[in-house]
Amino acid sequence: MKTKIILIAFLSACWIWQGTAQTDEKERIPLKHGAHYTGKRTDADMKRWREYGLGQFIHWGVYAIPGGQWKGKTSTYAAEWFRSSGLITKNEYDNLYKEFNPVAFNAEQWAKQAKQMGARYMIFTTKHHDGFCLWPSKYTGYTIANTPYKKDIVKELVDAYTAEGIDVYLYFSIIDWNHPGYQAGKGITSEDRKNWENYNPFRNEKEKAGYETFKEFTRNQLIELLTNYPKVKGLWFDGSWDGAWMKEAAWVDVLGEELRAMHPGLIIGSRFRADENGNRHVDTNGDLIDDYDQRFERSLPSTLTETEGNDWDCVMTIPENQWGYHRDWSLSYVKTPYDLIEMLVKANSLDGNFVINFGPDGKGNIRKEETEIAREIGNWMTVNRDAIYGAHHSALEKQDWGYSTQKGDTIYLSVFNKPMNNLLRVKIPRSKNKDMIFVIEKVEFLSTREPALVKGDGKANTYYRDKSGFSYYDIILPEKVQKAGQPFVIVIRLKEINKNNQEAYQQAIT
Ligand code: FHN
Repeated sequence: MKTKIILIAFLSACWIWQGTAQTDEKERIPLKHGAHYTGKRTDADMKRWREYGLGQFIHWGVYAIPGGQWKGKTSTYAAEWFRSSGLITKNEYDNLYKEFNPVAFNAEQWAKQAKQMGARYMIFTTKHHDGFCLWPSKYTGYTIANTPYKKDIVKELVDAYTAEGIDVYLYFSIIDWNHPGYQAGKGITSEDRKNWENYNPFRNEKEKAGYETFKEFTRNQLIELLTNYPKVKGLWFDGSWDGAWMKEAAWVDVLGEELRAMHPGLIIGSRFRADENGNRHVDTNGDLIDDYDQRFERSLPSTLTETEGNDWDCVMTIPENQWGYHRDWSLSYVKTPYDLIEMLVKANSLDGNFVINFGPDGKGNIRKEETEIAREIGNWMTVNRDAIYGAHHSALEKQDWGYSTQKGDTIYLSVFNKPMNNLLRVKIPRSKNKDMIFVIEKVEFLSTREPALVKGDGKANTYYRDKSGFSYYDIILPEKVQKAGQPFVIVIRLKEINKNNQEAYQQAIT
């Protein structure tokens, strides 16, 4: 009887194992246009991207003229979608560019403000869904060249930001409401599709020169951007959820390769293309498409597991869902510098970059609330930047007081919730080696570089170990580190010591 039970158990185990192996094999579907590599890119450009920590996004276009309001009415829509708000006719909107004259625009000033805020990269909307181009594209008349302003805004910004040492990425919307060949929507008819492929709105060959199908138009514009602005580091795509675009996996994939070939090191996120089955961001096998994950828009992952080990960025609005300039900021909660700093640290503690969006007005002014936010974040970054730049997830588990980041063997504890007893209890990880333990070797405040004291100040009870072998330190928080409600950073360094070495042990715990 016993032998029979053992035999049945053995056969069941084999069956389960075989089943799993078969499923694994079945799950990998051969793809032509899925991810072309797995794991992170390790070249210098991508390493630099990974160290940015903080970025700035700028949404700017003709939608900044109405700023969410038209003929006395206010739209609660995202301001950059104003053309679809129902408050303005398409014709009215498509003629706004004739008034676009941002006399207050000063690219150097914007770049200096971004620099002071601590941004290391900037993403600029060269063309949003409305199709208006902030560079003088030769493939359409709907550009800055035909506004009273005339000058090439993309060039001004690329030059000014690059001069400040801030890398520039060009936002480009695949959706283009202005181009007659563009067909919106997912369920396009075969007639729509024919237009998308073959649309020719031009009266003669001369007019048609340079204009091909919408696909060719898009390709031409992208090549034009990389040709005109060779200093940029990458392209940031949007609107690629468009049904027609998603059906073009092979064509878009070839285009991506072409763009990469003409601009070595080019960085493209996961919003550019779908695989042949229409899967975006991650392909049918679950592998990330292209260089970093762009799924985190206005939301941060909660855990490292959620990021699936990918590079990622999170783009964040200051009001709830307004990217372009909206005159009325009373429509939703407006984040504070404190909120944004907390998100910035959280993003970096989970290995991502955090990008804060700005929406300048129709004259080229950055609104005063945004200026104030940039200044406050910049002031915090001036003191605490080491906890952000090049710092990623730490060996510590998430703790109630805030977030921790790590660079080499240095760990930064960013404290957002100061305990009322002014004792910051820090839980230290266990060593993998049973004879070893981690102890804190150095503790100091980042703002002052003054050593922090642990409870007992050199006497006993500074250090605890629980039954599971975790160690805890209580760091004493003097009032002065908590300046006017600002989050502060404590730097610690961990050291592994042999717990049987009594001398080292005593030294470490007192
Ligand atoms: O529709 C756009 C929106 O206006 C804005 O540009 C954001 C930025 O990531 N992207 C789209 C929504 O995902």
